[in-house]
Amino acid sequence: MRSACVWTVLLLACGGGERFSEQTLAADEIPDDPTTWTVQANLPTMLRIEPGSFAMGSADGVRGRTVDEQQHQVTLTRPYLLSSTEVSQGLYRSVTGRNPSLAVGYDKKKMVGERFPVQGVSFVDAARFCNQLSAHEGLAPVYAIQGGAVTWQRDADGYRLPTEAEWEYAAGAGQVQPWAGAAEPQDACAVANVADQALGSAGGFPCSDGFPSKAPVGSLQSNAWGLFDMTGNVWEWVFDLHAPHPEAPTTDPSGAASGSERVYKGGSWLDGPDAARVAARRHGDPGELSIQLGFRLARTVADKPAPDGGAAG
Ligand SMILES: [Ca+2]
Repeated sequence: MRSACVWTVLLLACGGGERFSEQTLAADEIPDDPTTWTVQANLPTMLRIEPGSFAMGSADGVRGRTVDEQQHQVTLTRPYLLSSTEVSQGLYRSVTGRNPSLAVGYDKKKMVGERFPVQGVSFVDAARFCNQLSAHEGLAPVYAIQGGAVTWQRDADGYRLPTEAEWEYAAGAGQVQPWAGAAEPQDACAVANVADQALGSAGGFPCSDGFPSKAPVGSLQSNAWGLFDMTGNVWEWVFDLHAPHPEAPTTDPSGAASGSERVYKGGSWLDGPDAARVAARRHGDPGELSIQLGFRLARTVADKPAPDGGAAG
């Protein structure tokens, strides 16, 4: 499995436009593919998020704002579950038998490990994984998948991707601030693995989170609702087909009725302040693979909202 070759990849940050230096790693430094990672050891905590309303998108004049971020009022009427962390390589491999992070990466020694977020998964891979995990846990699979077409079967109780609104509402955690758990750029490194002084990134965050590349999931502080890495570490696929946000208030949105590209959120360890904003949006083909792109899990909750509503539990 090992050879004397050297991996060399030139990286371009996604969305932020920053250009990063060439990295090299001898192949014999790549860690062995483990065989002992288990579902049980890697299942994340599923946090219950109560319904509520929030201003989705960003206002005119916000630095880094893109034209599809029109701010508008969104109401979520139903509680849902959201995983406290991104899906780890340990969980992905224990369910599917493979770790795609081994195939996509510029510095495998720093990016491969049981607790690191999985990367190199397409939107379709993520949907298929949700169904496989549902089957493993005795839950009804949520997605009907035919080629690149993924349909949400809404009465199913299994694992799924969050909608963009569910993701953004939970990332904000009831606070109006640019990043998940941080209002100022110098404070972001406590809660987010982003492009920063640890990476040596000019134009990144003016602080150090201690991680020049990916971090094991949940390494930093959570946001106010107990969610880790909503900003930074890896971008996260959500369910929505991409279209510009509407201006009018919406209820329980789940993306455009038609289109071809799916949204991803949150920024990665290669993204500076603009791209890592909670309201920032990126989108790509459902087959897109990236060293910066993973996902987290959601589930639909069948019961009614808690009496006091509006907070996570
Ligand atoms: Ca970092």
